[in-house]
Amino acid sequence: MLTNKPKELPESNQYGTAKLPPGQLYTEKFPVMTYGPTPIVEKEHWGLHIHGLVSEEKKWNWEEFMALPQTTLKADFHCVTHWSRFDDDWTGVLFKDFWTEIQGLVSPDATHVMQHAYGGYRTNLPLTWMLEEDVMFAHSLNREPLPTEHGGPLRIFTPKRYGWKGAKWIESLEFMPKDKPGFWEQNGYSNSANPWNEERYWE
Ligand SMILES: Nc1nc2c(c(=O)[nH]1)N[C@H]1C(S)=C(S)[C@@H](COP(=O)(O)O)O[C@H]1N2
Ligand SMILES: [Mo]
Repeated sequence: MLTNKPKELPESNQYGTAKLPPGQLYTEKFPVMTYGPTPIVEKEHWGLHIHGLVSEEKKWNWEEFMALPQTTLKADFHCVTHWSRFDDDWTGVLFKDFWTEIQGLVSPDATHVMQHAYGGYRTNLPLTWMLEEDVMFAHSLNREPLPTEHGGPLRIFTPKRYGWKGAKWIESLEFMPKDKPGFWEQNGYSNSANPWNEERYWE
């Protein structure tokens, strides 16, 4: 059910911007927004790798990835289809902490990152936006393993962008010398996806 913001919610979020961005409605549900079939990836067969402008195409298995520094973040989720969900606890590895691990392998010429998902979905962001303090590889939602339909075992979550900027079932990150549109970006959605400016469509 979509409603206007309940009265008990604060006016602003932890970033000082509106708790409910313009044009959004509040929901306690968590709708599933997937284009195409849901890939099932067992943790034993799961791996994340880096490619593109890297000196080594390094790969992490589940155990190795879970040994990276873990963070829990309280965050809101905004979908371009006008629903927002508030105050979930997301747990996983911040991209900026992953970057500490890989920085030495990535060429200084890399300016953009393509997230590639199992199943073929892709979305692009500038490296500097990936490095924002809250961009995360998430494996748990409210202390429970992330449900498969929401991207388990691991997804990317970008709280300050509309939902499509985070790939569910993340499989690899490609470091690129210039920008390149991902799946929804190619299909008319905004390249920047800032919910507070209602950057919904590619102008
Ligand atoms: N792999 C993959 N990731 C994806 C998508 C998708 O179709 N496939 N949809 C995106 C869109 S449009 C949104 S709004 C969010 C939705 O996440 P949810 O299904 O957990 O609500 O995932 C994003 N990541
Ligand atoms: Mo979406």
